[in-house]
Amino acid sequence: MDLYRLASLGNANFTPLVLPSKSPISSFVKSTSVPPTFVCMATTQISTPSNIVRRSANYQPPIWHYDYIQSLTSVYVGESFTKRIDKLKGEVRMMFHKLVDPLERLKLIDILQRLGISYHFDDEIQRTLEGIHNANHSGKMCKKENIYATALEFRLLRQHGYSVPQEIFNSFKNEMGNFKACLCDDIEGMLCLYEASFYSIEGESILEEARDFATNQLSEYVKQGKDQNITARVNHALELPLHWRMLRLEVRWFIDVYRSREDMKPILLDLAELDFNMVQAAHQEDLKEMSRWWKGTDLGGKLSFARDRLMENFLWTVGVIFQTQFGYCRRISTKINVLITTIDDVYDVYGTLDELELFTDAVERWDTNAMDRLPYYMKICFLALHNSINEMAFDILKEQGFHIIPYLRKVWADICRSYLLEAKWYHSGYTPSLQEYIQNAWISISAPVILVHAYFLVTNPITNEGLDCLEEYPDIIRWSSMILRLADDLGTSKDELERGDVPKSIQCYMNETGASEVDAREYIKSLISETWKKMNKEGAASSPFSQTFIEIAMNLARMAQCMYQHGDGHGVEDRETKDRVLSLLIHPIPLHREQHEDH
Ligand code: LA6
Ligand code: MN
Ligand code: MN
Ligand code: MN
Ligand code: MN
Repeated sequence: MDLYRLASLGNANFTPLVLPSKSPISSFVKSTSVPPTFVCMATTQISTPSNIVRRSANYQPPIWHYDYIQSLTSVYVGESFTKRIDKLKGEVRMMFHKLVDPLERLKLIDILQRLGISYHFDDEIQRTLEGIHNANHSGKMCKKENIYATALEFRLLRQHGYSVPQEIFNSFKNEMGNFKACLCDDIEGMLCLYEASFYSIEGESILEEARDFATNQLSEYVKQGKDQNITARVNHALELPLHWRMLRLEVRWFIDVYRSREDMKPILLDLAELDFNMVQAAHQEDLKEMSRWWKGTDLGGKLSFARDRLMENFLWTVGVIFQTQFGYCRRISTKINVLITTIDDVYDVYGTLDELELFTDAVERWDTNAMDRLPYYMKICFLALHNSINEMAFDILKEQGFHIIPYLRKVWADICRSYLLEAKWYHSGYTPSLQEYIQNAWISISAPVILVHAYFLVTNPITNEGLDCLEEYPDIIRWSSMILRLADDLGTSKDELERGDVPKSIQCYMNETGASEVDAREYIKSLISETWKKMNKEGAASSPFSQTFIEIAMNLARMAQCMYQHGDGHGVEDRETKDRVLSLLIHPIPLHREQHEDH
């Protein structure tokens, strides 16, 4: 069965991508028989001749040192702040209840979300949206006058899982079927329409037209150079829509925008700033703990060819799930990310093909007996992996009674096999077709590993239904992986090819179609956009997965677009990523105004 298909997006020469037939995960996980184990009688560690020429990625040493990370402290901990937060939350709740006009309530929800504090008001938000949905969308479709209000309502309802037909935008079209030109006078409305259009699913042509129309109007507005504040917001939106943005960085950005707005409400700003700083304090504790773990493994020292990127790997986890109560998930996910990053470099940079075969075999067998034949650097890497994953499985077995090692070793075996295939392609100088590349590369980018582990880290109780679905790599995982892979290729393939690596999606497409690099990049970006539509559909469909897990999968895609927005933000630390780390994880927001006890 075809797992997924991407539209060819109008390129006549290119056949639609047909993505992998179900990978052998089921047979592995379901099988009760254990794969044969070969007992190694003697240590036949392959000798590593001294004349092996190994590649180097020339990765720079980490800029975030252990001592620096351990020295991080925040004043934003303790009871006085919790009390203050609770008081502010109460005031915002009152504010909510005083608002009767549905549009005013929608505006408040939008602001709360952008300020990063909506998670404190889930009940109020859910009740409001349900009320609005029942009133407006139960059968009769009411005609709307205001594009801003319509688009805001549409976006918030879809974001929260309500079905709203795209046809509600028809009332803004003229007799010719085009969006009315006069709409462009309403720049807030255009911004709102633009953001709403990213909640589309495949085939929704009205929303596609809306996106094109709004994008054009916004681009025109920027050229006119009128209001500076609005222009900055428009540029920000055109760069990446809200729906694709990494939540916490967007929050950090918006708090500054909101501070200077005329309609700024001090209570909301106070709560947002304080909450941001308190959440940051919790993240710092997770980070410090993981930095101690990482130092303890000494993988950074022993495998000095590999990226030593604890901070960036932690940043991914904050992008994926930020709420303080998910610290366990963030910490274990950090370990997973660090291990992925290290093992990826083993396959892409340092290992010989013979060594990589042995390492893959060891992971497939999930057996320490397989370590005998590995060179030392692989022994220590394998045992770190084995120990970390088994420890996590132990926690789950203890807490929930589920034995999950079969699921975990399966995803690690899958990724190692996909790494090995890429290594073989590289060593034989083979350039696959884009489709053949993607069939393997959506696994080798590691999102399936990250998300399968994340499922176990945030799901309680784990259900058999969820497990059945998980072992087939459900579409939500596939789409998230696809975006991660394509975004990574856009950001990293230039350096990868220079150092010697398998051709990535851009080069496969160029090779196949004769397209220029510029056109190939545009094509890959359009694939990302199409994949988001599939993810939107999957996110709204019923599934055995919690909303938390669905959000994690979407956030991983968002994080990828963030990390690779300006190149290789994961491997190269001292450019954009450094500032992002500083503003998100290191520097609290300076509280300019006194946070008064009484407002
Ligand atoms: C990206 O490196 C990398 F290491 C990842 C595994 C990206 C996902 C991120 C994590 C671990 P590279 P490749 C949170 O661009 O070799 O080398 O698949 O990945 O292109
Ligand atoms: Mn190192
Ligand atoms: Mn790599
Ligand atoms: Mn790789
Ligand atoms: Mn890459």
